[in-house]
Amino acid sequence: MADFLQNVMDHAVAVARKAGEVVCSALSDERKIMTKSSAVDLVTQTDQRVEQLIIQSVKEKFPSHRFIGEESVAAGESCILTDEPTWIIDPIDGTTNFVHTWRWVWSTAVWRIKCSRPGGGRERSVTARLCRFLSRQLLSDIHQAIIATEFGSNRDLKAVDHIFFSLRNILTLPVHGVRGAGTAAVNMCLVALGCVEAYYEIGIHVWDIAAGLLIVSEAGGVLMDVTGGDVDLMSRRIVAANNKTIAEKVIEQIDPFTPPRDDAPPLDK
Ligand code: LIP
Repeated sequence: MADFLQNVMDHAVAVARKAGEVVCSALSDERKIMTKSSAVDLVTQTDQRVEQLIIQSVKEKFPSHRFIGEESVAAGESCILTDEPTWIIDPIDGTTNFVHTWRWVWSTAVWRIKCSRPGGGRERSVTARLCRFLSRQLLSDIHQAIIATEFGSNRDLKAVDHIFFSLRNILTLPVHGVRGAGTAAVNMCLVALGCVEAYYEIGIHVWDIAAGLLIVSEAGGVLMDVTGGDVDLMSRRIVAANNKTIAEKVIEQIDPFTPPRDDAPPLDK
């Protein structure tokens, strides 16, 4: 099992590096920009190309594995997570940054496995080792914190009101600052690195956070739903924090809402 996981890990790292090269070299190309769920939910041919590159490469090496990919789901494929080994792929997390050549671009490929055992399951992460070695100074005073969040791509007035109300609550606590890298994956890495104390967002998708969940948890961080319960991968809501005290303070400020789930049947979305 250990050799197998190492093989998967090595392949994940190699294919993510290759994907990163393709994305970086496409930064100077002319981009054809398309939209998905809203006029500001952007996708380019590079997103689609990189996702196919990752899927093809993984299929050659691990033919039985499954995929949940951002652009494949946008093209109509299902977003159902089973117990089968599944790669959750966001080819470019931060597509808007990419379109505007704002260079916080993140290319992500994650493998996730559940090994069933009598009485329960076990999850192994294979991409999140990096942060184990980082030492962080933990801050538990919210008033000295920097909190990361995003506005997302939902321009529905009610959703925007919820987002602004939460932001107002956070700012007036007060906190030292609010930041956003433009990508959930990078925001979660910033939590793991201790550069920001917490990140929260409502409206992200499973492929935006899958890699970050592993990285934050292996760095010793805390992951919760915006109402304080466990994270539900498909619920499109996340709080990631350096520690529980900060997570709970952030959660107290959030005005929650419930976007359509990632695994909802197409008609409910
Ligand atoms: C992005 C997320 C970000 C969110 C954006 C978008 P994409 O992912 O990482 O947190 O605010 O609306 O969903 O679309 O660049 O992969």
